[in-house]
This record gives sequence, structure tokens and C-alpha cells, in this order.
Amino acid sequence: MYYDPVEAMDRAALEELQVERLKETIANARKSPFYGARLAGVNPEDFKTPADITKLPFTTKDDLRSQYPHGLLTRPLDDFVRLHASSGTTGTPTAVFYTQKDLDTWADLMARSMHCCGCRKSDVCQNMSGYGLFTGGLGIHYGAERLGMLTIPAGAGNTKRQIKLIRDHNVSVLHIIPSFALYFAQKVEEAGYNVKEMPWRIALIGAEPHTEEARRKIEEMMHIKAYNSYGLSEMNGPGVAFECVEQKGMHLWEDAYIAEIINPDTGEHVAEGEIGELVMTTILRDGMPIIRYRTRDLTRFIPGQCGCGRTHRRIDRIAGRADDMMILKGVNIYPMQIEQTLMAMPEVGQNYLIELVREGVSDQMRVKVEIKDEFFVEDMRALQGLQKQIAKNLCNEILITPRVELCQSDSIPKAEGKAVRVVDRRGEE
Ligand code: ADP
Ligand code: K
Ligand code: ZN
Repeated sequence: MYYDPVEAMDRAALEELQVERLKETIANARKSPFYGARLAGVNPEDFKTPADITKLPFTTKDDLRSQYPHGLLTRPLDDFVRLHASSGTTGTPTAVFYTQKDLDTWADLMARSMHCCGCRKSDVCQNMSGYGLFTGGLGIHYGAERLGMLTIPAGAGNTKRQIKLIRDHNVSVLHIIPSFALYFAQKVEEAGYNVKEMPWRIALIGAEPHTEEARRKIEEMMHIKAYNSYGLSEMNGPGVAFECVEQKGMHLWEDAYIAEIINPDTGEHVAEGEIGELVMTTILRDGMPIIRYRTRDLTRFIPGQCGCGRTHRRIDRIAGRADDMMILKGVNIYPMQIEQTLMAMPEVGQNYLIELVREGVSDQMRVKVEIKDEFFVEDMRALQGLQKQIAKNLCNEILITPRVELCQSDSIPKAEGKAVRVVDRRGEE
């Protein structure tokens, strides 16, 4: 039933395992120049429960940058076999190094993740994410092979070839970025195929924030089951937390990571079930352990147990990054609030873009929204009505009224990889 019995391990035993691995991690991390200095006064014997992790200092993205490239390595460079780098969505990139043992652990976690949402070795998996430095390429790839799936490294783009591969090889599992999935569904229809007749059954979607409404839209438009996949290069890449078939949050693999959720301002743990910043510690990494890493990703632990029987706690879908927050007229707004509102409307198509502009002395938000062809009609009144309705729905959610601009489908430029949701034009004339 489970890929690995550890997935349903008794909580007490799982926490014991975490403590044991945390102690090993501390001892190992100290072999690196960075943690050698930072953890100088720490005694591994002081760690008796997972909560004792709060005795350790945080590690930030700036730490990783200042230690670039080799400051966190616990072994001679000779022992490493792979390097990935973060896509650098925010600032200078950082590099992550893997030993062969790390690659094996990662592939196992990835295989477990895909198994938990229903992938089996009889499936054929097409990886439509970009390969290269981005971990969504090789990370998913080796995990899919580890599970035993026939794996097609299609890479990003070229929708025609993607469709042909899917049809020729009976592809049942897709790994696809959510913002691309909506666009792809449309391209499949345009190419003259009925999505209901495509061989796929499972889409693994992740790598960027998306709402429940966007997931439902993908499932509907593609006629597929879509499962949320969370990871970050600092924690290997994908395979950190993954949805099971229940689709009620992502199991975070606690035999490999210790996760905490903190108030980003105080650094203290939030109350159970409250939203905050996810902080992660690797407890199964050999060459480059990272302790109490501030992910900047906002989420919460979902209280209670999952119907699937797995005991590893679930995190909720990522509400955004702490860095994503926009402040407009004194109101805090996250892009996902806007997506949630837009994607819940049947008239709205695949893509949207938020622009922040300066008009006179005040900041304004412009929201460009693609409208489905059947709603993009000649009737001016109907369009104005729709425009007003969208602005009103948005105002109910974000408390300010943005300017809404209706766009034809496929007219808002699409990013190659992760979607760009917000463009700040306030510095422009
Ligand atoms: P970068 O920080 O340059 O984008 P990564 O490729 O390591 O580098 O991306 C990791 C980040 O992507 C995460 O910290 C998170 O913000 C985002 N992310 C990954 N998976 C998801 C997901 N399922 N939902 C929301 N955001 C995600
Ligand atoms: K197979
Ligand atoms: Zn579950």
C-alpha cells in the first residue's frame, strides 16, 4: 500500500528517528566551514525531542549566498557528483551539491512522492519541466525511473511534440508547471484533440504557487487528477512534500526533514494550524546538510490525520512567499488572493498579470485577465458588466478596487518556466 513502510510509522518512533538523525546531522554539518563556526558551542547530546531544534540558529538565503560556492560542504569536492542551482527568482542564485548517496535518497523520496498520489511502475511519465539547473528536471526524472515508470524527458515547450509523445507512448503521468498546464490544455484542444481521449490520468503540478481554484480548473480543462508537489533546491528539490490521493494537503516527509512553522517577525513557532514561514532542516543529507533554513514560503500544518493512514504531517498549499507581499494603500495583498478570485470565475481563461503602477501620487493596481473566447463577445455592455464584476469580486477579497483589463486568450506573454504574476512598474515613467 505504501512505497516505504516509514510513511505510516508510528509518530513516537518517527520522532525518535528524527532526533537520532538530527544529532547525526549536527555532527556532520560541523565538518563544513560554515557550520563548523556557527555550531561551535552546540552539544548534540542536548537534543532529546524534535522541538529541541529551536536551540539551533537559523540559516538564511543570505548565509547560502555568502558561503557560495563551497562553504556548506562537509566533504572534499571530489566526493560530489551533481550540482543544481536555484532558478534565482529572487536575487543571486545559490548552488546545491549532491553526493551519490544524496542523489539516491532524493530519488527514493521522489519515487515515494509519486507513488503516494497513485503513480505505479506500469505508468508512463512525461516530464514537461525544463531540465538543466532547475531541480524539476532531473529530480523528477530520477524519481520516476526509481519508481519504475517508463520516463520521457520531454523538457519544456514545443507543445506539438509534447502532444505527439503523449499520444504515441500512452503517457499516463505528466509533470507540468501549473501555469503551463492551463495553456497546454487549450493547445491540445486547438490541435483538434479531445482532452477526454488523451491517455493521461495524473498531473504532478508544483514548482510555483497556485490556488485550489487553479487546480480545479486544470483538472476540469485537462480531464485529469492534479496533485500538488512542493520542494526547493536547498532541500534537494521536488519530493519534500507531496499530495496523496486524498488531495487534502501535502505530506511532508519527516524522516528526511524536520519542518517548523514560525512567525517570520519573531522567529517563534506559531500555534498549531496557524499560517507562518516554513523552516526546514535536512536530516538525511550527506554532503550539504542545511539546518533551520528559512524558506520564506508561507503555509501551515494541517491539523488532524489524513485518511490515507500516512503519519507524516501535511502542509497546506503555499499561500505565497513572504517576499511576494504587495502593500497598496496600506493593505497587504498576496498574488494568490487575486488568482483565487479570478480562477473561481467561469469566464476567466488561463492567464493573468498584476501590474503595479503609479498614477499621480498614488499607487494603483492593474489586473490583466484573459477571458475565454466564448465570453469575449462583441457586446460592449456585456464586456463592461464582466469587467465590473471582476473588479467587484477582487475588491471583496483584497479590499481595494483594481483597474481590470480584459484580454483575449493567449495574449498575455507566458514565462518559459515559473510564471511571473506581478510586474512592478512604479519606478517607470
Ligand atoms: P527559486 O527560489 O529560484 O524559485 P527553486 O527552484 O528552488 O528556486 O524554487 C523553490 C521555490 O518554488 C519554493 O521555495 C517555493 O516558493 C516555490 N514552490 C515550489 N513548489 C511549490 C508548490 N507546490 N506550491 C507553491 N510554491 C512552490
Ligand atoms: K515500467
Ligand atoms: Zn494522505
